[in-house]
Amino acid sequence: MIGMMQHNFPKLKNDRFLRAARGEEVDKIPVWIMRQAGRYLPEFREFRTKHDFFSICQTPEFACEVTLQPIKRFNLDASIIFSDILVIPQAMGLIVEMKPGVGPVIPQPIANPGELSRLRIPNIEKDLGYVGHAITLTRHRLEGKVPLIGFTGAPWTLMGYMIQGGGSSTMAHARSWLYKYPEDSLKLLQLITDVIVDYLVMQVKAGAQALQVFESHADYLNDELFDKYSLPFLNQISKRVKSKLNELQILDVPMIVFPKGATYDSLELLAKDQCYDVIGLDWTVNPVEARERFGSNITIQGNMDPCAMYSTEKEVYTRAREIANTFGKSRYIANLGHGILPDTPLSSVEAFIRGVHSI
Ligand code: 1CP
Repeated sequence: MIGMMQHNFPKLKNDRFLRAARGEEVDKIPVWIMRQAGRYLPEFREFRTKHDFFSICQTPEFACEVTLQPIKRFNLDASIIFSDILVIPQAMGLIVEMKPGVGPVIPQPIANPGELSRLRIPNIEKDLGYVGHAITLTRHRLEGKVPLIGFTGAPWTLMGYMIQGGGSSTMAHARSWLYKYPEDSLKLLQLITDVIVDYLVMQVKAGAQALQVFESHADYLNDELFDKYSLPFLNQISKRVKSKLNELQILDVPMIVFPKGATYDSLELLAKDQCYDVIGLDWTVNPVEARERFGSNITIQGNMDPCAMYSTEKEVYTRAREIANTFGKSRYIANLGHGILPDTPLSSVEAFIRGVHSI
């Protein structure tokens, strides 16, 4: 098998996360936190005063340093490369700005189907190669401490930003495209999917040991829209990435899907299709029902409410234990139900991890 060997990466010492993702036995429940490299960390805030958001993403030394920050501080079982889902729209030719306190903004979004011609198909190595370089560097600097996760935004979530121009409480503009321009919507989703497939393969070649697909905007879709505009593309991504890696004779890696806010029926369909090794759940999903409905052939990841991190340290510890206990030690990866919030106390992070590991 090529790929991993070529880089001569340090030997992995803690494989709990990868074992749980593949459904193998673990000594302790693995835990990591979405957005674990971020503004709740004083060292990240300090770094951000010196560097612009996208310069950090585009400079492998910087992205690597920030990725390692939470690993140095906490007893986490996985790392995730520092980047953003919006690097794809950027590589496709759109301007993306990171507005402090607001988030990403696309000042000139795609206004109508006629403007789809503004998008270009990126050259992955040339336009997004910096993410690969950051991954390779980080794999070396991690010294095998924990595995490194690569990631992407899912097609519908990225389409949302590309049309809406930024975050939104309704995604009404992007969602109305699905009714007004169904064919163009499918065309755009397919275009984004093709880019994502090559982008993820590149990340694995560079050293990513697992991949997470963030469908953070699933909450805007009902079952009918999810079936047509999200599910087929999510499944296509996993199948094509795995088969391309196979063709290249590179060992495939566990694939995680995080469809935030998807309905139980949508989640069930995704779990039953078995294209993903792991399904990430947001905090509204009941652990007992999740196990019943999604079966035992998929690993579950999640799902403590990020706001529960604001209770006392003792309560965070107890709640983490309870959630971990309910999901159980088999086929489970502990995480929050969405990204950690910027002013989360560091003591809560420590208590959450300790609670999970106490099972
Ligand atoms: O530690 C890590 O998790 C790695 C870094 C990471 C990841 C995985 C960042 C850095 N962003 C992401 C993914 C991402 N980005 C998602 C999917 C996860 C999720 O649902 O939260 C989404 C939707 C984005 C888009 C985005 N980028 C938002 C949300 C805006 C909205 O309202 O829709 C925001 C606020 C950002 C900025 C951002 N990305 C990452 C960080 C640390 C930040 C904060 C900005 C800063 O430091 O100035």
